[in-house]
Order: sequence, then C-alpha cells, then structure tokens
Amino acid sequence: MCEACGCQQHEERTEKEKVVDVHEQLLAANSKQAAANRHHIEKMGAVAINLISSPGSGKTSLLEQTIERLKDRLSIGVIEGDPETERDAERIRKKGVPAVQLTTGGGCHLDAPMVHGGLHVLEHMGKGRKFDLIFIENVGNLVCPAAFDLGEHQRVVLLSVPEGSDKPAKYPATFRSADLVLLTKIDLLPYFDFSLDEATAATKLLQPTIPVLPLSAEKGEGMDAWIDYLLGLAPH
Ligand SMILES: Nc1nc2c(ncn2[C@@H]2O[C@H](COP(=O)(O)OP(=O)(O)O)[C@@H](O)[C@H]2O)c(=O)[nH]1
Ligand SMILES: [Mg+2]
Repeated sequence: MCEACGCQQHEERTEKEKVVDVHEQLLAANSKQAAANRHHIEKMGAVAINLISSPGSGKTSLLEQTIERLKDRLSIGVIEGDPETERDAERIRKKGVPAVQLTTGGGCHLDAPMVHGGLHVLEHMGKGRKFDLIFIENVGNLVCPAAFDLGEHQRVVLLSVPEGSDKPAKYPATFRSADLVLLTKIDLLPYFDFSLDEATAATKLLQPTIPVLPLSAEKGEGMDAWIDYLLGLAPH
C-alpha cells in the first residue's frame, strides 16, 4: 500500500514511473556513448551504417554481395550483432573483410556501449588501416533497435518480399527512423502477395522524402543503385 495516501493505485503508478525513469536514464547514457562512437568512427576515417530488419530479411547476404562489388574500391569493416553464434562474422570474413561478432546473449538489439567495444576490436583486426565504410548489422528485430543510436551516420532498414508490404504501417518507429529503406528479395515477387507500390507508399506516409530502393542480393537486380548510394556516402 502507498505510504503517502494509502492508495494501491497510486503506489502502482509510482512503480511504473520509476521504470520509465530508469529507461530514460538508460537511453540518455546510450545517446552519450553513441555520440562518442560517432566521433571515434570519424577518427577512423569512416562512415558507419546501421542495418536494421527482421531476422532473415537478407542483411548478411546483402553485405556479402556489397563487399564483392566494393572491396577493390573501398576499405570495409563489419560489426555483426546476433543473440548467439559467430556465424555471420564468419560469412563476412570469408569475403576477406575484418568482421567482429557481438553476441547479446539473447538481447534483442545492439547498444552503443557494445558497439564501442566492437570498434576497438575492429581497429585491432584492421592493424591500423583506415576504414571507409563500417557496416553494423543489428540483431534481427523490427522494434527494439530503433530506439538505440549506435553512433551510425546512416540507418538503413530492410523489408523483404516474404514479410509483406504492411510492415512500415505496423512498425512505424523503425521506418520513421530510417535514412533509406531497401525492399529486398524482389526476385521472389512472382511468388508472394507483395506490392512494391504499397510498401513504398506506406514508407512515404511516414517520411515523404525518404529514398526506397528495391533490390535482390541474390540475382543482382537493383544492386547498382545501392552501390551508388554507398559510394555517395563514403569519404572522398
Ligand atoms: N530469394 C532470395 N533469397 C535471399 C536473398 N537475400 C537473402 N536471401 C536468403 O534469405 C535467407 C536469410 O538471409 P540472411 O542474409 O542470412 O538474412 P539476415 O538474417 O537478415 O542476415 C538466406 O537463406 C538467404 O539465402 C535474395 O535477394 N533473394
Ligand atoms: Mg545476418
């Protein structure tokens, strides 16, 4: 029972307020570390891109194909986030690029302190070389990663054809936080009830001027526009 007024409800509300307070403190601490990360990344000579999507939307496949196309032109590093396993970092290393695996032990998003640790490991792996682009593949989730600035310069949200074109309307916070939306696996369009127009319109309802690029990492369609976008971001 609440000591102040003897009311059960008031006490419950106070407990909820405490939880909100802790959450706000956590986000404030994250934002502070994210600003430091951004500075750190710039000192490394790089631009960082945070990739956010549901599990299986094609983030790692997109990175594999992106590295194939850019590795002779740009110096690339990758930070991978997953609840468990080193698998995605191993896939990236097979492409000849340094990759750090961060495992959250079940956590549903990366945060700025974790990425700070990852940047130090990446620098060590890079043996002092400068990076042009650092990709951060977030944990597969369309809700939680949106609230956590990692110190990236660009946030790219992927939506794959099998997921359905209603996802921007259902997960507005994530799509509203994006700098670019990629509609992935468009080679599967003949087999799914997915409308590129509807997905684009739903995204533009949240952000009228955001670029939306459809592509297939597997078949290559649309990849040129993505590569041009990245070349436009890379430091010159
Ligand atoms: N058909 C098709 N499948 C894809 C494409 N990109 C990725 N995939 C498949 O989707 C699955 C998940 O891909 P992955 O890159 O691991 O997704 P992530 O969890 O977002 O990193 C794998 O079986 C990929 O082969 C694509 O462009 N077309
Ligand atoms: Mg992956």
